[in-house]
Amino acid sequence: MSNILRVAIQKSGRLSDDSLKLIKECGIKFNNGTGKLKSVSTNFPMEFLFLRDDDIPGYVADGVADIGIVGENVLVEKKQEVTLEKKLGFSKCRLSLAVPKGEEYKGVEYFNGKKIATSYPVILQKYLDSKSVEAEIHEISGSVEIAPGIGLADGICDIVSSGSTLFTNGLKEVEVIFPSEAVLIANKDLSEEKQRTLHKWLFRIDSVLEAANKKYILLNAPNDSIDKIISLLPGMKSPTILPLAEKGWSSLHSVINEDEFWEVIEQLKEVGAQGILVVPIEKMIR
Ligand code: PRT
Ligand code: ZN
Repeated sequence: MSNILRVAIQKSGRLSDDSLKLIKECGIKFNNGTGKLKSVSTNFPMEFLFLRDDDIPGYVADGVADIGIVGENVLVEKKQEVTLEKKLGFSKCRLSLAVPKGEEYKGVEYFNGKKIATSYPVILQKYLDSKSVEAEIHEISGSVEIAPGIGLADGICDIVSSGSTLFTNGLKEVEVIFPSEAVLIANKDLSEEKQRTLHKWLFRIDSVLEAANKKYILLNAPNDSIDKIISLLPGMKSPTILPLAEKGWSSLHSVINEDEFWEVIEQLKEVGAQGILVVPIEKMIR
């Protein structure tokens, strides 16, 4: 048996670009010729299979691939026995119920006795059961959003991202039933050798994901406001402080959360920080 870890990724679609980007950011090189079905890494014991996303959970469960990247919505819908190793933070979306705009909607009981079109019958049925709602599920494989308009169903259950598809089809989102993002899944019986390779990759993924949400910040400040600034910028351990040529001033280096950035900047200016530089971090190892 080969010790090369086989990774299933989507051939072309909403997961492909970000899956390839993550692999690249982890320093794993391979030749991604268009139209290829398979590719071997030149610097990591890994090879890639390019597949339709719907087939990925099954192939990983059967051991055709060792691991794979797929939307959590597809993973749960396919009911395959695999391990969810990591949520990857991209291709975020939600599976939602929607009804025609003009309908009066007061709660999920609305769907009692109604017909719902969806490509996700498993997740939808589980949700309806949990709410004790009895509805008829009409499974269709695509263009779910047109079903109410052509009289095929009363409502739909479909993936929503910006909401513009619902809007242009005269529908409104009434319940979010399953938030989803890309996940890394693995076969349940990986050899020890393959598990070691997987863990090496997971370590790299962690440093990439950690860095994505952080920024490196550099600023100049009068020495007497340094304590205040440190309390605003706890950083990884504590900020680096270097004296400036100008007497009474220092340069501070630290790390901040992307989400807290604007709020912190305001406060830093208030306590006298100047020349604030914020730069992206490529990798971060704690
Ligand atoms: O060909 P293959 O079978 O491999 O791909 P696919 O066409 O089945 O899947 P693809 O590439 O469309 O989506 C892959 C995964 O991306 C999905 O399983 C989700 O986990 C995730 N994802 C993220 C989305 C969306 N965002 C999304 N917006 N999947 C689908 N959509 C569709 C949705 O079905 C609806 O038609 O986009 C429309 C809604 O988008 P908004 O922005 O108008 O709300
Ligand atoms: Zn698909």
